[in-house]
Amino acid sequence: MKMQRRAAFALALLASPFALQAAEPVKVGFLVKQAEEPWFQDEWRFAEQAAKDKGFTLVKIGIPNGEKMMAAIDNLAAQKAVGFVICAPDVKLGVAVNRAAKRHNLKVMSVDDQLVDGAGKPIADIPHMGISGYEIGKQVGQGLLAEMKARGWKLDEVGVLRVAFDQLPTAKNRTMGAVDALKAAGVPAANVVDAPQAKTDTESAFNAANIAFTKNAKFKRWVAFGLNDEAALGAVRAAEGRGIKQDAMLAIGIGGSQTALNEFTKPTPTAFYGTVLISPKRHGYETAVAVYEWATAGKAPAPVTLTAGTLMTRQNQAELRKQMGL
Ligand code: FCA
Repeated sequence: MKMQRRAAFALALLASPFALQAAEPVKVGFLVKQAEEPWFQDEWRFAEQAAKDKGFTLVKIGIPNGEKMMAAIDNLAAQKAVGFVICAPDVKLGVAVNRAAKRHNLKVMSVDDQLVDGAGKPIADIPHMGISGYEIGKQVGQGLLAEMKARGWKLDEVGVLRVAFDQLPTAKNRTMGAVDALKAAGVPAANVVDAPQAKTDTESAFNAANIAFTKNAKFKRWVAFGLNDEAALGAVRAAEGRGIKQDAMLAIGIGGSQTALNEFTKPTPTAFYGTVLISPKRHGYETAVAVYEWATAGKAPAPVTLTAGTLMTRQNQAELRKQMGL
């Protein structure tokens, strides 16, 4: 009798609309501009971890352009997602993102690239987690200076290649941080060569660096950097193609994902000397949780969170990545 009553109760629960509602998982979107880039793959991986830990479903969508981005937001709304994390293909799409999110009643938070309005000002009501670009850029510059000193290079003889993507504020901050650190130590401003890249991938950096090297053949030694590991690597590959090898070239990236690790595990060191390791774990995990908790528990994320980095080379890579839980 007791058993029968219990079974009947369970059946009634299953049939009730509440039981059905509770069974439907909460969905959170995670939209990234360059899904093929190892950094974003890592971010997604840690966001997946967050979804598993907290019990929500992560919807990952690559958004290489504005059209795909708008379609992805509509798609999330159709799937009844509660919100999304976004690294947009162009930060100037900020107003459009904000409008679409509000129209669909979706919570939105940006990661890596802070969204701006028509006047280029950060959109205050979209919470953001990014890296402290200028500081991390300074670390790049200081890392280059230390290695130049170790090699006995004269600061005024070295060409400084800044692979630039100045339309993205965090990219400009990062590379200008490096330039300022180098200048503060005595590198002449005239030695800084800008190589503007069309996109933030290795191929675009390679093309930009090639042009810059051709125009500035007077420098026999170079240091190079850009907004990420792909930018630094493009410069290294372009230099190699012109016979400027590891003994005359030094590059430090930003990131520390697979792009950098591939270089570090090559048997012979390349000119890709190091990277400033940043945390895809924090960026992926914490933003996904923040949007989930904002939508389900009304807990709004901090308006802006900026994360730090640490210089990583062949020597300390294993230890450092372990320390950061990577
Ligand atoms: C930007 C860059 C990425 C990565 C991220 C933290 O989005 O394009 O490569 O560096 O910031």
